[in-house]
Amino acid sequence: MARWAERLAGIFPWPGRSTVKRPTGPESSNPMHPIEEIRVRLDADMQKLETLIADGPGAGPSEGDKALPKQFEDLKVKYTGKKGEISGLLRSMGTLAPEARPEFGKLVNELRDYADARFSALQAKIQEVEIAGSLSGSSLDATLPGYRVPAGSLHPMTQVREEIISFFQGLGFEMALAPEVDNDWYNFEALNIPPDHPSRDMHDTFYVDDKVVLRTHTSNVQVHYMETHRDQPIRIIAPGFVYRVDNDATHSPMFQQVECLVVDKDISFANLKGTLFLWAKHMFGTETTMRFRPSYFPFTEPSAEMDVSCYFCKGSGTLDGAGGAPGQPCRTCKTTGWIEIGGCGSVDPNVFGKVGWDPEKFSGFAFGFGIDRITMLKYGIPDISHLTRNDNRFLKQF
Ligand code: FA5
Repeated sequence: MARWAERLAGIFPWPGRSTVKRPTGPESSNPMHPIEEIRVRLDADMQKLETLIADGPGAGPSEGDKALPKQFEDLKVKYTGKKGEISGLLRSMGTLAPEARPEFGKLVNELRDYADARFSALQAKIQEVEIAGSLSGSSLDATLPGYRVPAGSLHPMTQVREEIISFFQGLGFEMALAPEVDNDWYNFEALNIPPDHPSRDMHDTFYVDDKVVLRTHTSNVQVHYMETHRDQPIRIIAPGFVYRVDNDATHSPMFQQVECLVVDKDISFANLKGTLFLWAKHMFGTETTMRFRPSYFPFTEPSAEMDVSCYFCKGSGTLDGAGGAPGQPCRTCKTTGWIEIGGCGSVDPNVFGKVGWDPEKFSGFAFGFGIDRITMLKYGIPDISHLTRNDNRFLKQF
C-alpha cells in the first residue's frame, strides 16, 4: 500500500480535485489522490455489505438478506459500471501531463482488478446467504423419501425396429426413406406391376386419386433410391409405415415394414440368403433355423417367402418342450413349426430397366418384412391391435 501511495504521489497534477482528507497518519491533512479516494470508499462500502452478511440469516431470510443482491448490484454499477467511478478516472486522463498518463492508466487498471476480485468474492458469499436463507425459511425436509417418477420405455415395435436397423447399419447399410403418399409409378408401375396386373389384388390399396396411393409396401423406396443414385453400388435399409385395406388379428390397416435393397455387380441369391440367415440368428437366437419357400413378387425373380423356426415351440409344432402339456399344439405357428417373416428375392431385370439401369451390368437383392409381425413373434403378442391401442397395462410390460 505504501508503494502504491508513492506511485500515486508521482502523478501530478491530479485529475479532478479531491477534498477528502486522509483519515489518520502524518499526511492526514493532505487531500487524497482520486484513485486512492475511490479505493478507500470502495473498501468502506464493501465492509458495510460484509457486515450485513456476517450477521447471517436468522430463522428465515431477513429483510436485510433479501435486499443484499440489489445493494450488491448497485455498488458494482457505481464502481465498475460503464459510467462508474473507475471508468470516470480513465475518462479524466486527458487532463494529465502526457508523461504521467501511462503510470496513471496502470494504477487505474490495478484498481479495477482489485474491485473485480472483491466483487466476485462478495457475490459468492451472497449466494451462500441466499441458499442458507431459502433452506431455513422453507418447509423442505431433505430426509423425506422422494417421489418416484415412473420410468418410460420405448414401444416394443420401436425396440424391434431399432434392433433391426442397428444390425443392418452394422453391416454397412445406410438409412433411406420414401413418401407414404406416393405416385402409382413408385408403388406399382416401376416395380413391374402395371395397372391390370393381378398382383394388385394382393395389395388392398387406399387410393387418394387415380394416380396417388397410400403406399402399400416400403418397396417404393427401391424406385426412388435407384432413380436418384444411378449406376452406383447401393446398400440401404428403409423402415416406414405402410397402408392396406386389411383388418384382423394379424393384419392391420396401418403397419410398419422394413425394406432392404442391395445392388452392385455380381450380387447373387446366395448373398441374400447369407445376409438373412445372419440376421435371423441375431434377432431370434442362435438356435433359430430358417427356410425359403418359393413365392412370387413381380419385382423380384426368383422370389421367396422367408420363414424362421417358431420361436415358441422351437420348430416342433407342439409346446411339449416349451412349458405346455404333452402334444399341446403351438398356436403361434399353427403347428407348422415355421413363421413367415416377409418376402424377398433378386431384383427383377425389368425393374432395373424401368429406372434406367442396365440389367446386364447390375444385379441385386431386396427383402421386406413386417415389423408388427416380428414384434408379435418376439414377445408372443396374440393380437396385432394391442400394438396400437395405447393401453398402459400392455405397454408397461416392455
Ligand atoms: C411385400 O410387401 C413386399 N413388398 C416384400 C418384398 C420386398 C418382397 C422386397 C420382395 C422384395 P408382403 O405383402 O408379403 O410383401 O408383406 C411383407 C410382410 O408385411 C408380410 O410378411 C407381413 O409380415 C407384413 N404384412 C403384410 N400385410 C400386413 C398387414 N395388413 N398388417 C401387418 N403386417 C402385414
